[in-house]
Amino acid sequence: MNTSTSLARVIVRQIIEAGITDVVISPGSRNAPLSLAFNAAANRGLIKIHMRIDERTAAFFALGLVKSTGRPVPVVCTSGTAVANYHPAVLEANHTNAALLVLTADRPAMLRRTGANQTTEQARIFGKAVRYFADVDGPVFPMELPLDSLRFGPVHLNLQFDEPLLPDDSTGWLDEIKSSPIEFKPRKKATTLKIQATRGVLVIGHDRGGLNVDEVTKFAKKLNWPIIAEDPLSFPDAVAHASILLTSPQVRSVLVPQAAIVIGRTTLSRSVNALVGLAPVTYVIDPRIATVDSDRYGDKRFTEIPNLDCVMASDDWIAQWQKYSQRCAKLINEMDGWNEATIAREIAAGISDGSAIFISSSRPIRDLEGFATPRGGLTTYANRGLAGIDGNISTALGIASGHDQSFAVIGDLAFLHDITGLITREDINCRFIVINNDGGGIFSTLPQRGVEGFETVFGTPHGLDPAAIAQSFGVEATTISSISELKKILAAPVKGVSVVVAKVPSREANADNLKSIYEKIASI
Ligand SMILES: Cc1ncc(C[n+]2csc(CCOP(=O)(O)OP(=O)(O)O)c2C)c(N)n1
Ligand SMILES: [Mg+2]
Repeated sequence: MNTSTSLARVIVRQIIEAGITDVVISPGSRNAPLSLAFNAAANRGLIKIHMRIDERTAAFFALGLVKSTGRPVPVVCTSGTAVANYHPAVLEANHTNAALLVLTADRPAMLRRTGANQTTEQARIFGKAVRYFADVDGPVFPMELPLDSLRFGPVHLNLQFDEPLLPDDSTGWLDEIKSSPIEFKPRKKATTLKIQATRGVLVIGHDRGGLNVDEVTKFAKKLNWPIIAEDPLSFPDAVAHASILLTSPQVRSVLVPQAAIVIGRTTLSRSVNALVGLAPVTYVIDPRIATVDSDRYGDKRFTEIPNLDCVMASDDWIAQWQKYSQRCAKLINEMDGWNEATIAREIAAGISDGSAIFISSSRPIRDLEGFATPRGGLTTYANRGLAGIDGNISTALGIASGHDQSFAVIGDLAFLHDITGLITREDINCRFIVINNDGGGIFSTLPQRGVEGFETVFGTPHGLDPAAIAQSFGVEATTISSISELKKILAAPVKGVSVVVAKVPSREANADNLKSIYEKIASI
């Protein structure tokens, strides 16, 4: 057997034996040994191949699969610029400890710096963003270390393949492969957090630092403090509309906590961070303290959920939060009209139990944080590692691939940014709701609103019709402009990939609307 075929088969074999079920491949010649080995395995039902022609899309799709299946996912590409197209997803995976296994094909090292075609410095190209790297040549490679390192985040193997790149014997190597899924057992015993405070708040960042909803909920119930959740769709007991409520300095001054426990990172609202800033003591729980966020500040820091030794929260304190939250909820439930706030409120209420929902960065995730009535029954996802507006369609489709029915709420720029994600749709059921405000609406809510050149350098209107673009990919697409149409879309079962464009009033009008909501909150 030739050396390249041998190396590829050894790697594919170990991947399957580790219980990995999906691989995302992009076409190319240098990666032929891997692509053909994976294909032979797929023909025997040992792994599922997802082909994507765009490597940026491929890596984000794989990231979505990692998130929804909880298993590592390999991505395979050829040499050269293809490798660099993985970088955005690798960075996102780095900042969320996601198990992305990057397999890049390369030419033999002796061809580097010689002007050989499609040959560049691929070794350590992702720098500190991966937990393990190896520049591999020869016929075999043990995968124990790279597979184990996936528990902490992305891993990169640069695989040097010399010619011949095609196999010269049969697929007998696939006989008797046995899968035994990797089980990552915690290495440390849980520590204990001892707290005396009776007026504390539990603040839960959108991705919970990767901790699962059930364990966070268990912790929250034991603690019994008011919960401020960036993702109210996963925590039905959270304080309704906390991020809106806390925009009022007066409300914040009444609700100053004795202590705050922060799970994950809070990146969405200044109002929530302002409250955390008022707490004299902050405890932080986030596995990323052990990897990317080693300098994270906290009076005490935990990389896993600790055991609790706490006292009962004061009844007064809980009642105070409830009082403000109820007043705020009344105001939000009374909002009417067709705008980004009412759309978010209706989406949160209207998606049926059992669905998954991906939410894009920028306004969509903040509007759902603020205007959703807390509920359960959904599985929510977002790319909060670096909050990019790139790769969002692909991540959503990767997530949807692991669920029966999914929705994705996405801004128009995020949608256009990753439009090649629509090229391959497999048998995935995902309905995209594109909030089309013709540009970056978030910038009108920030201090740069109205500066000279605002529309050119921040607003960036495109004037395009996302529905027509989706249709040109063969995707079913409609445009809606009323709450009643939205309700129908949310109630209809999701079959295949479809796009619904919610055409909303101007970005300026939206910023004014938000301002008027905050003004009303100031006097509750
Ligand atoms: C890859 C990437 N480029 C640029 C940004 C900066 N950015 C943050 S929000 C935003 C505008 C997003 O517009 P859209 O998706 O339409 O959402 P909207 O603000 O209108 O809600 C931009 C460009 C980013 N987060 N990620
Ligand atoms: Mg927009």
